Amino acid sequence: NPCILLGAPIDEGQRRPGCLMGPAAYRVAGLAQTLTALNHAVEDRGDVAPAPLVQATCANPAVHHLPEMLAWTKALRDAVADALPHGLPIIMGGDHALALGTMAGAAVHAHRQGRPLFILWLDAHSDIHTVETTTSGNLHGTPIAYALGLPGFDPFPPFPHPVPGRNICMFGIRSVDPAEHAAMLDIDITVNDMRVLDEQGIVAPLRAFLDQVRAADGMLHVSLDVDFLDPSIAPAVGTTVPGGTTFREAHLVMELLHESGLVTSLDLVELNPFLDDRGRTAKLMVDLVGSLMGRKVFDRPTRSF
Ligand code: DIR
Ligand code: MN
Ligand code: MN
Ligand code: MN
Repeated sequence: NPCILLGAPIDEGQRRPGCLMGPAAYRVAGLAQTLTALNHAVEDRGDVAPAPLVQATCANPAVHHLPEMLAWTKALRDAVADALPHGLPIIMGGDHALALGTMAGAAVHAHRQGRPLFILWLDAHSDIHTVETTTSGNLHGTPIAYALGLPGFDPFPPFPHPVPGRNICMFGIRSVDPAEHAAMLDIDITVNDMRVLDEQGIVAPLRAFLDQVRAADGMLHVSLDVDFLDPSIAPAVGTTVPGGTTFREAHLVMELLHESGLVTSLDLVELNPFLDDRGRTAKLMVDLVGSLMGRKVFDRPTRSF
């Protein structure tokens, strides 16, 4: 099953320019070579082009770049739905607004397969605002609410085959806005915030979720935001939040995901190479993909589930 690289040079989902250089940074940091060295076939389909812009407005005056986001959402939905029958799409962002489109594409494909879609959200932020509730107006804070099919997404097309809250699991959360907090109390969604990880570690909560995906024969979309990681090891992101996951915690997540064999698509988001320190964040993200795709310290037999 080849890895299909898709560049999504999008930075209109927030206000700090630079994420559009993300796909180039992943290529320079050797993402394709890392995958090839792990014996994966790699197909780099280049950067996705946004659909033509159409005028669009919404009731919330804070929201910016709405036509651009609609154009990206459409193009990425189609690019991911088209790639999934051929391999494992790895979307090189670009800010997290790209997940509006990539999750829609994954949902289209899962529905065609007659399988449920599950989402693992690795992020400091819960990104569960709607177009109506966002106060920053930054649409990178909205993809989870879109995937849930929540109201308040005018003028976006309805999310194809919404994902139920019980199929969504968040890890690393430590920044939640009031409207997001209220929304999550109403929804059956698993929020493994940093407090949960402090108490229980990575393994138990992640295995519980992966067992659920396996039992349902689900497809699993993983969305990895750079700010999931602690800013001390991953400075190249516009929205750093202290108290993030360590180097080993993040690699352990990826190693468990590899062992599960369940991941069907992957977003790499929010890398802002302009803020990086000699490429160290880009390299760390590439190494995390390496762990997800099978690199290990010692090749012991995998756990039988
Ligand atoms: C914040 C930031 N909750 C917002 N979201 C970020 O603007 O709605 N997500 N940075 O990764
Ligand atoms: Mn095709
Ligand atoms: Mn995010
Ligand atoms: Mn974030």
